[in-house]
Amino acid sequence: MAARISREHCGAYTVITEAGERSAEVSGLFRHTVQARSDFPAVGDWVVLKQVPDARSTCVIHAVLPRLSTFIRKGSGRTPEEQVVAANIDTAFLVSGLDHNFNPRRIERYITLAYESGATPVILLNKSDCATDLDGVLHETESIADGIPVLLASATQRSGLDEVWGFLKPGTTGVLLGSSGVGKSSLINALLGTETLRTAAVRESDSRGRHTTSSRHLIPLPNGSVLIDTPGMRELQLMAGEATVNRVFDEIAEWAGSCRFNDCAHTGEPGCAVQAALATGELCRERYESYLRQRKEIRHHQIESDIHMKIAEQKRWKTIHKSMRFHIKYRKDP
Ligand SMILES: Nc1nc2c(ncn2[C@@H]2O[C@H](COP(=O)(O)OP(=O)(O)OP(=O)(O)O)[C@@H](O)[C@H]2O)c(=O)[nH]1
Ligand SMILES: [Mg+2]
Ligand SMILES: [Zn+2]
Repeated sequence: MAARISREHCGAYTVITEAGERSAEVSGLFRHTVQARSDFPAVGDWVVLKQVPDARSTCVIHAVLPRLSTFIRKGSGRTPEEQVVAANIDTAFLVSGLDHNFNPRRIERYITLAYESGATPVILLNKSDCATDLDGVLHETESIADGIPVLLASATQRSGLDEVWGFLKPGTTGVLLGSSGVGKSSLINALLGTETLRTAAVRESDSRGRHTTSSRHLIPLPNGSVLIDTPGMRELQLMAGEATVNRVFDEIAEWAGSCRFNDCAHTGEPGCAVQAALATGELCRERYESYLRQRKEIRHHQIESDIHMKIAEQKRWKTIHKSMRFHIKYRKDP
């Protein structure tokens, strides 16, 4: 039967089936045939599993259906292995809090991730009750939003929720992304009208959250849509292509098209149109630096993953050669 992954914890899954929630794990064959960590089921995935006689036993997952969109980030630790944050997402709500959390540069990073995923981004500014200059932040956000809708809400005051519902049509899937403490779980509680999810107060001094939500969780909403709550990401490393970064900073990419040199790095070359825009004030320095940083970062990851691929390839050949030598030896000398 078909089911959807609602939770994942160290290889143990909770799935939603037509008959209700079940626990599940992947089959032995599945475990041995998948290539990468990102091939394993992730929250939001549709899977095929074998029905079990009673609700208490664990179902076995045999296949993951092709993903329509994938939210990927670089795994934590040293290996650049991809981690699937959520799959089959229609709308990605990029949540910021309008307390001390607001940071346009971070929003730009989330936009890059969202564009890369294939989901439609919506910027959601929560804690509107805390903002001192609402028009100012709205204006600043819209200036970097590239036409992405910007919503204002307050989970605690339950305001702005109708606009959020507008992006949660029945049958669609949304995900809430943003740093810890911005109010992701509070927003879901507000939409549900219950205190289902645990929330916790942020640190007074800098509005940092306490990483209250510890795992991703898919929650069915009463109107027939589903929303995925995620833990606040500690580090947001970009896994994206250059084309995506150029899309996020499209006005810069356009200027770059008229630089004198094709391979202009926009850091002081003669005839650089990006530097010219910086000089006239058409391009603000923070955004320019954010652009350079993102480009540098994705290039770094590309090089890193190329190296890892090379090492994996070398290892593979080493094993092949070893087994060939073994084979030859025993054929000659049975
Ligand atoms: N003033 C105000 N506080 C809010 C609002 N929304 C959430 N909060 C508070 O912000 C704190 C953090 O909220 P959470 O919902 O736990 O934040 P989160 O994004 O889920 O955080 P993690 O689970 O750690 O990633 C809680 O104390 C909430 O009550 C809001 O609209 N206005
Ligand atoms: Mg939370
Ligand atoms: Zn240039």
